[in-house]
Amino acid sequence: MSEPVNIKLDTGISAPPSAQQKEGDAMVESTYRYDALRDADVNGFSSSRRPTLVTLFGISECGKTTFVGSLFAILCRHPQLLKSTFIDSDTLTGFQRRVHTRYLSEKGISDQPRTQRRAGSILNVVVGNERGDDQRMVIFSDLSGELYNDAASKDEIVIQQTAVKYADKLVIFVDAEKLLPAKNNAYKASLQSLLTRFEGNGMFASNTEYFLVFNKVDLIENETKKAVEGIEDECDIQRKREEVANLWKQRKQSVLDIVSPLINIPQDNIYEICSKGIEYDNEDPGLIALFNRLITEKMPSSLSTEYNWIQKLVKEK
Ligand SMILES: Nc1nc2c(ncn2[C@@H]2O[C@H](COP(=O)(O)OP(=O)(O)OP(=O)(O)O)[C@@H](O)[C@H]2O)c(=O)[nH]1
Ligand SMILES: [Mg+2]
Repeated sequence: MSEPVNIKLDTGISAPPSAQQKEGDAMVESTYRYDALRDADVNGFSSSRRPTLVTLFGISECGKTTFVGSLFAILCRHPQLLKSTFIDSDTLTGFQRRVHTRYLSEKGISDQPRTQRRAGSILNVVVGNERGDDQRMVIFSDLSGELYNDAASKDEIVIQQTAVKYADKLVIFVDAEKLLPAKNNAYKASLQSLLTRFEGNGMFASNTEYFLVFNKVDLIENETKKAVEGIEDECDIQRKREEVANLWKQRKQSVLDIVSPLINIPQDNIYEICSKGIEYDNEDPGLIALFNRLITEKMPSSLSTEYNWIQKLVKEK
C-alpha cells in the first residue's frame, strides 16, 4: 500500500492580487496562483514523507530553467521514460511558464528570459511509480543565475542560499557554450570563485549528493559539423573529429581540476546533457538518465530531529 501524499499550501503570496490594490503599489513578483514559490514558502508544503530537495546550481544562462522545464514536460508527456507517474504540483504555473518560454526560445520566437533575482525559485512535483503508488514529493530550487553571479564575490549572498546548504541533491551546471571558445579563462575563474566561496562558507554539506553537469553539449556536435564542412577525405574528416573531441576532453578536464579539490563528485554523477533534448521519442539519453537519478533514486529516509527550513515543513504537518 502506498503512503498517502497530502499537499496543502496556503502561503498567501500565491493568491491573486487584490481588487483594491492601488495603482502604484509595489507589485509582488510571482503572484499568480501556482507560480514558483520562495524558499520561506516551502514550509507550507505538507507531505507524509520528507520531500527530496534538488537544487540547480550555476551562474546565469547555464540552462537551469530549461532543465527543470524539460523535466516537467517529460513527466507529463512521456513519463514511461522516468518510470514515474505525475500526480500533482503546487507550482503548475511556474512549470508551465518554464516549458512555454523554452518552447518559444526553441522556435526562435523569443529568448528564454533570465530568471529574475527576486522571482520565486521553488517548484514541486509529487510523483508515483508506474502504477501511481509509492508517492513522493520532489522540490526543485531554480534560483536566478544572477544571484549565483553575485555570490561569486559576496559572502553575505552565499550564506543566504539555504537551498544549497540543505539540498539532498545539488546539480552543478557547467555551460559548454562558455567553455568552447579558446578564451574561456574568465568563465572558469568565475566558476572557481563561486565554488570556493560556497565551500569556504560551509555551504556544501557532507550528506548532499553532488552532480556535475556539462550542459548544451549539442553545441559540441555543431562544432564538429562546422569543423568538417567542406572536407572530402574520410581520413581528414576523422582527424578533425578527433581534434574537436580531444579539445572538448581537455576543456572538461580543466573544469574537473577546479571542482575536484572542492567537492567530491563520483564519476557516475558526471553527465553531459542537452537540456533542450526532449523531442518525443528522440529524447537526449543523458538528460533522461539524469532525470531518473534525480527523481527516483535514494529518496530521503526518516526525519532527523534537527530543525531546518526544509525539515520544518514536515514537522508542522
Ligand atoms: N544549445 C543549447 N541551448 C540551451 C540548452 N539549455 C539551455 N539553452 C539556452 O541557454 C539559454 C539560457 O537558458 P536558461 O534555462 O534560461 O538558463 P538559466 O540557467 O535558467 O539562466 P538564469 O535564469 O539567468 O540563471 C537559453 O537561451 C536556452 O534556450 C542546451 O542544452 N543547448
Ligand atoms: Mg533561470
